[in-house]
Amino acid sequence: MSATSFGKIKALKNPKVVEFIGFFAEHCNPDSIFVCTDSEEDIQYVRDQALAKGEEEALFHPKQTIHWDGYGDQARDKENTKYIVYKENLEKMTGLNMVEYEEGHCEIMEISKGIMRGKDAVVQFFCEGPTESIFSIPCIQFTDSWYVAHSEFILYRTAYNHFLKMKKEEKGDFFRFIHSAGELDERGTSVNIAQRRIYMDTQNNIVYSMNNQYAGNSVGLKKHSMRLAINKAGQEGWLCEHMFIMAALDKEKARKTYFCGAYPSACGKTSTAMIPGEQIVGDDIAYFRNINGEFRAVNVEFGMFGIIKDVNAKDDPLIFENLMRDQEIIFSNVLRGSDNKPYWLGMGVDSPAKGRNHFGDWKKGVKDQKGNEVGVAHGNARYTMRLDYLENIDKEGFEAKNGVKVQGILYGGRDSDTTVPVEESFNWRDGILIKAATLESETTSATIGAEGVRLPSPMANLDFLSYPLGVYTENNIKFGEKVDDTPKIFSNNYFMRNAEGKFVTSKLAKKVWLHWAEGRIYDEFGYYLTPTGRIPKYEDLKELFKKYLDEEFSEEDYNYLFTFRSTKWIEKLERTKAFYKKTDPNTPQDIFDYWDATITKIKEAREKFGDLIPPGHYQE
Ligand code: SPV
Ligand code: MN
Repeated sequence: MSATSFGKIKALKNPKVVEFIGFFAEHCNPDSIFVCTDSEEDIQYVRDQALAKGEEEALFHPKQTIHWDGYGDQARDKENTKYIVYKENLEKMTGLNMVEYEEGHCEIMEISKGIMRGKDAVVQFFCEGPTESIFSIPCIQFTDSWYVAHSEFILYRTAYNHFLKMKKEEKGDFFRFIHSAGELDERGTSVNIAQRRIYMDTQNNIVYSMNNQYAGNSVGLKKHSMRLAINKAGQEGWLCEHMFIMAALDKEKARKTYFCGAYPSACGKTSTAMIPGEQIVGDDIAYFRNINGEFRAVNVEFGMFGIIKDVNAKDDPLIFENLMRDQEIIFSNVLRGSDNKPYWLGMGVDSPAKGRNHFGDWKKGVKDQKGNEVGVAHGNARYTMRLDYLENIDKEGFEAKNGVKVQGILYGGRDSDTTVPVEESFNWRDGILIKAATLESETTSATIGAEGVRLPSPMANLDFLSYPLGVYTENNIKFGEKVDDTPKIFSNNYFMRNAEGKFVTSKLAKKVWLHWAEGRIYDEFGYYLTPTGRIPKYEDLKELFKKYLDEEFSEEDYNYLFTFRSTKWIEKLERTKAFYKKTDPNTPQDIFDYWDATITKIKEAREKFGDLIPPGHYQE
């Protein structure tokens, strides 16, 4: 470590920082360690090194770069992502992927010993949430990947100054992330994928991530930090959710209403956060706190690590335009054509027949070792970009140290035959148990495995839970009930299909569902009851379709979309019950009782009104 880098560490007067860096400097044994402050000079050094070391390459637009992860390192490795848990805590971690602490710690220490030999490492300081705020969680990243370090500078708020200002009693309280890409091949991708491990220790707030590069596996501040935060939030009485934050705007009424939303992947999360004419605060992770009785949320991040597939001029104009500009963007796992420009699936332009992508040298029709044809880019290829490039960013909310006041929560699943496009919950608890806990996504031909299978995805947060599902569900209920002005909860489903298997409305209909929810927050529209909540009336939707989309919405489509499907709903609740029973048998009985009572209510409705209950026919 140079005297300059050492000076930066010393200035923090924080023994725990010294201990963390010192320990891994010795254990992982890099050739050198560069310590970053928040200065533009240090950030530029990281950008330059990512290029100099070949982890990124400059594109046609010189501020844009491209990075490739290994062919077998294109998504989160769920199997090898585990909690390492002290013997006495093992029982408390029902349903989680875990290994006993001694065993897991020994294994990861073995794997990481000397792993950075011959490489230069970098140390960075960040903050989850705004710095110097009630939401702040300071973090340190130690990595030998300059692509990871560069990504984090785009995605998170720098916090060396925050660390400098930490009070003595706060100095031990931060998250630590140690990462190594491990040995690299001549293409610069991780070789030892069989030794890829992501071991999380919520007892000491440290995550070890070895032999990988894909950001969901490597970037400490993203999903590793999220798991530590979910645990910390559970202990401290707040929430960390896998949600976007956005503002719905009613310009006529000069109203700005904040919504958060959880959608399993491929269920419309980013497109809802990016609905044209509204504003975005964040697209992936939110912290919720009760501040003086108010339900307040911050976007944990500063940038977005977005799926690039299907981003094109028509469907995603704001993001697409930004990806075409000469500004700092890292493209990962897309194709670089001979024109040195990036190409991806669903881009809406003709792509070249050859180039370099996540497979290596690629040409159209080439097959991988398993005999599968390799596409232009990977389906999970991404772009890494600052959020404040977007012209629809809500600057005010994005920068607010105390976050924004949330008035509505959306839980959006994906099914072709059960859930109506939008429905309001009776109350918060009902919303958590009937809308959030029952979230499912239906597999499509684009996903692996059989089509039409419903994958349970409570709160769209299951992959990141770091304590059992039952307690987490209860904590969600408690949190909302304790605030004074509890947000309304709504469900969404954009994927209902008609008898011919076609979607009934256009992609933009989500704007109408959102504005109906917005209006309900101010008690503006009437509703019909169903056994599971409140649905819109036809005349209100007809007007909203006209106003926002200039589209005619037929009564026939309305009746089809908003019919309550009794048996389908009973089946959905039975699947939820079974999933909770299996994942966390200790889930409190009153939660199961609530589902049973709802099932009974639906069965009675079915008796009285029939299996398919058209809107307006149901009465309590
Ligand atoms: C997700 O999968 O929810 C993501 C991408 O946001 S990853 O970083 O891989 O988690
Ligand atoms: Mn996510």
